[in-house]
Amino acid sequence: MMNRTLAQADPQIARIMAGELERQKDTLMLIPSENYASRAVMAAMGSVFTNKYAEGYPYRRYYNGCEYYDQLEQLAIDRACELFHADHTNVQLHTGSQANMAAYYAMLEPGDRILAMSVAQGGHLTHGDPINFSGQFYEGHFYGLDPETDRLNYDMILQDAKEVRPKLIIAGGSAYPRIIDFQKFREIADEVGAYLMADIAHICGLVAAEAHPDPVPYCEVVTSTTHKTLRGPRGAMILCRADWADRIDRAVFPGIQAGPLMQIIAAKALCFKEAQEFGFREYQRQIIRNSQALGQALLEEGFTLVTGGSDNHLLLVDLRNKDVTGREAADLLEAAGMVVNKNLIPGDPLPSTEASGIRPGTPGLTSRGMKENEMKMVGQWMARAIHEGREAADVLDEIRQQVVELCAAFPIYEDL
Ligand code: DSN
Repeated sequence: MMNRTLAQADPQIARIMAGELERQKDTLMLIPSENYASRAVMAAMGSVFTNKYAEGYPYRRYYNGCEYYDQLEQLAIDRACELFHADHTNVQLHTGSQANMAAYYAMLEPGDRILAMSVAQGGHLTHGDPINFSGQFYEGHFYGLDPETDRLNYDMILQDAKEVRPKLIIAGGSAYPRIIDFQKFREIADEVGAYLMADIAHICGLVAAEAHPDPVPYCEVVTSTTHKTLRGPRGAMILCRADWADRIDRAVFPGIQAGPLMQIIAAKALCFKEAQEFGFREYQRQIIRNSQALGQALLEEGFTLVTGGSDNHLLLVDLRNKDVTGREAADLLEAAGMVVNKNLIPGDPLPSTEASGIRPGTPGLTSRGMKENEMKMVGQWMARAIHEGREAADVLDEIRQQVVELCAAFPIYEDL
């Protein structure tokens, strides 16, 4: 039983996995929070580091036999601190949601007020939304976007902060296509005596490559996932100032987690190294150029972009002039081999299950080596699928075939 391959041990799972590999090979990954991890990152995730408990922190464990786990976790911490110029990093967080939970646990008391971007305007559920633990254990208050520009308006956020008097202000979201000015957020937090946390899950790779302003100098705490633009394993981390290190570490373990996933920490250590290697900075800059090229192609096809474009890895497309909902558009695009997600747009009249927008992004396509020319083609295919696909299934099949050919020209993994 111990030495079989996956195919020998469980042909059913092996078949399902083979199907998923084919899907990933033959479709365009346009969801901005997704990416393809390197072969080496995937190897680290499926390694012997899965076999042991290592509760505690390097050189302070509750289990014996942690010699190599200590070396590994310390390496991950040191690399993250170097990459992000942070005083301290906790690399044990399993998910972005748990990173935020641990940060609140370290910074807040139950019932304290949080001020964050609302989900309806591009924020995240874990930033105080009433249907999430964060809005039930703490008091969630929200800033929105300037209705004139659909951008963050720091004067308006300051007004909100003066009214709410939050203990914590959160900068960052999951559907905001523009630069976030963390220095302005710091000034607002200081003016009302609040802590500042940035959630950079989406833009983490851009920040690592200095293609987006760095929040670390301005925040008490920065949370992030590691699998989006950063292109590491599915997981998360918390960066913080030295004076927060003990509180953050205690909040993670024993506060909200027990045994860390050491095989994922191995892959995090590796992705922090990959992010310092030749080509990574250029990769992140190409993500942005591709996002802007895709946006331009969609504008030329008559689509409306929230804020008119993008400074980062994602676009928010307002479909209200296209007589199609976000859900319908995402389904048409998937039938044509382009996988996007539906998304609320600012002031959306539809519920989130239907939504008036889609949120295409370019980290995945850029990992395949695609550039501006391919983005132009993809934008044209997206337009054709949405404009003609409802009436003509053969159009979707035709585009699907073109997508497969493009994917073959830009393979994800050699010999997989
Ligand atoms: N799933 C992430 C995203 O797509 O933005 C947020 O949790």
